[in-house]
Amino acid sequence: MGKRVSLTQYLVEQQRMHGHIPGQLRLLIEVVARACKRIAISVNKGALGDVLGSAGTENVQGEVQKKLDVICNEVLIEANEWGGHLAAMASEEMDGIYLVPNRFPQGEYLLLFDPLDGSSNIDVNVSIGTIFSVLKKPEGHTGVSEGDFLQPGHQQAAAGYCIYGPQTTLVLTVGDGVAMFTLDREQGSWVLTQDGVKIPEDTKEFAINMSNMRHWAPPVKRYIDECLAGKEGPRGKDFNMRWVASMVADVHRILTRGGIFMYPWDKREPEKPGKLRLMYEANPMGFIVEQAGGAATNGLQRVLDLQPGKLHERVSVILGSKNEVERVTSYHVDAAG
Ligand code: P6P
Repeated sequence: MGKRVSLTQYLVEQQRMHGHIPGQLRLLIEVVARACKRIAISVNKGALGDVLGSAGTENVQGEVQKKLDVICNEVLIEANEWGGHLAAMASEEMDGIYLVPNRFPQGEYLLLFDPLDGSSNIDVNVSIGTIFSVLKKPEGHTGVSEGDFLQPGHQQAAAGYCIYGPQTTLVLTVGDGVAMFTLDREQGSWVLTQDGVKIPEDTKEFAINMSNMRHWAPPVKRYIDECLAGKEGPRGKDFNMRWVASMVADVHRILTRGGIFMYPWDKREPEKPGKLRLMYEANPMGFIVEQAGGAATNGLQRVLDLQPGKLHERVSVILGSKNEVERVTSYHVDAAG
């Protein structure tokens, strides 16, 4: 392996070459990365660390919180609140926004996160992850409100996730491509292991929860039926299927070898546009996927163009290999007439 490049060196060189990373943003990313190392320690303890099982509470989504959900949320809040780079934070695990306490300096960024995505996999030792999104606080007024967070995803200053799997890997974009850093546990440092990540434009692998098939809208059913028809069908090739039920793991596979991930609207809860959350799941993952040459839509529109109305807004998500996402989106557009 050639000369090791650390996360800090990568960020400094990105700033020197492209000017994408002002000092406060660099500090923010390094603090989040350090928090993810701390989370990895808790996640990796498992049954040895009294971190498994339910916390006995519910989050704003009405979902039972796992102990690790609460722990990881606290780690991210405590790591980020004092540094002077943030004005406020928002999390899947908190109803409202979290204002940086007055005893700390206020910064110009807003941080949103799903502290531990894929919670259903915690107790069965399957990969889970932390997803984060960074926005700039709108200028021109003092204080911070929930409305300041409601920006379309194309305004993100940075986005990333950390996957806690066989390796602990941090994936990051600041709008100039996607880089991957693997945690060197012996030194406790993030090491650049891939830069300029590219998603193949075509794929033979789809990711969707097939048990929901009877509830899907026709365009989704049409697309999956064509994949299942294989060589003899209209696609003329066989497809493979994967579903980890951990968005971070499915997206990481797609960044690594291509594929399409779908969590579409379905008629189980027709009033909801989808299961996944726009601000701290679909937007950061959509930014990363687009920066790697992929695409992300809600079936009809680019995810990053959606104007959020609420902090915990849900959205239908179709993302991954560009040509497949465009095909599924065209089926939705045709069906919409
Ligand atoms: P289902 C995890 O709970 C999550 O939010 C995503 O990470 C994942 O893709 C999806 O839900 C899995 O949902 O309905 O298949 O359990």
